[in-house]
Amino acid sequence: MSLTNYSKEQLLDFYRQMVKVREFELRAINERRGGLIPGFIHSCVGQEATAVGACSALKQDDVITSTHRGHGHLIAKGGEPKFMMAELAARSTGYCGGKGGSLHMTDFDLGILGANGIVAGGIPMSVGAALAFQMRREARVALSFFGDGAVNEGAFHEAANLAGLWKLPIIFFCENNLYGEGTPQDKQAPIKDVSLRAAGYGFPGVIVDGNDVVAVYEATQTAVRRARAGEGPTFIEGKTYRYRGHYEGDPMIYRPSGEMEAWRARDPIAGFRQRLLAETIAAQVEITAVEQEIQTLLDDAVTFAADSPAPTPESALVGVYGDTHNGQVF
Ligand SMILES: Cc1ncc(C[n+]2csc(CCOP(=O)(O)OP(=O)(O)O)c2C)c(N)n1
Ligand SMILES: [Mg+2]
Repeated sequence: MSLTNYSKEQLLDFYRQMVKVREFELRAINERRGGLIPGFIHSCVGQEATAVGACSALKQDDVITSTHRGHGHLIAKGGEPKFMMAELAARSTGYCGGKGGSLHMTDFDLGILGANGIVAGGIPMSVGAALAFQMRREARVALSFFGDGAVNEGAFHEAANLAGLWKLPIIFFCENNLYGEGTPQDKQAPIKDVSLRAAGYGFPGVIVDGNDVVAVYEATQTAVRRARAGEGPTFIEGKTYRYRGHYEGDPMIYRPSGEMEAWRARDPIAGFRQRLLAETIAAQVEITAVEQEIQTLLDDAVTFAADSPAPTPESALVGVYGDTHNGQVF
């Protein structure tokens, strides 16, 4: 995808966001090993371009729903690494007061309606948000991230049907990383290009190189324009790959040999950095400055998390349904 239509500032921002996502994940993995972070982590290392490309095409008051592999989506929509790190570390300063962990991080002010431990669980939620926007005649859109495994869930089909019927302002964004846990795609679905399913619900399905941040951005921009114009949903299938296990600790015995190496050769960050340099859009010193800026941000995030207190026992009753917490209604 050509970079000529973009300002240097925007291209460096794509790079910054992708590095932030990857380095956040690597820090979190490291801090889990070191004992700061209890519980599971499903990292999105390798999938940075889908999160960043898609969220960069949204406005702050547009909303997203995320998944169990959601850290990248949150960061790309503006989530603060320090509140995320504190949540992972089960500290009271985290996004859910330290009681939700990786699978429940939410920031309504940023349009982040939540990560979700239920596969396909976020899809009907975003369709509901899109219905609200349509009923209120607001020019806002909802974007739901989900995996290739989620398109085999009833929740996806029911939500897609209504969204197509009512021409709701929603983008179904599938990060097709070829696996649902350890099950390869050809053992879980009879089709390879899952975006074909959009045709059954009367809206377009497009395939995009999920490792090309600019291609993802452009596909999402087109879908956003369509949604804001009242023309209804789009299904975007970003073909991508996760480098780590399904969860940290997964032995990954299901990968055929050579597959990882082939995808690593198309790394979304290294490839983009190479283009910025080769097309003389940015100098090495500017790239290094961005990387250092992110390291400092993450140093601060880890310190913030480590220095924060655990939630108090009394806080177990705060932030539950019908109550408020940090000004957010749950
Ligand atoms: C309804 C439901 N079924 C099963 C699970 C267990 N589970 C968690 S992640 C996952 C795989 C999801 O695969 P995919 O949608 O492709 O996302 P990916 O992990 O590849 O990002 C499964 C089966 C769950 N959390 N929720
Ligand atoms: Mg998958």
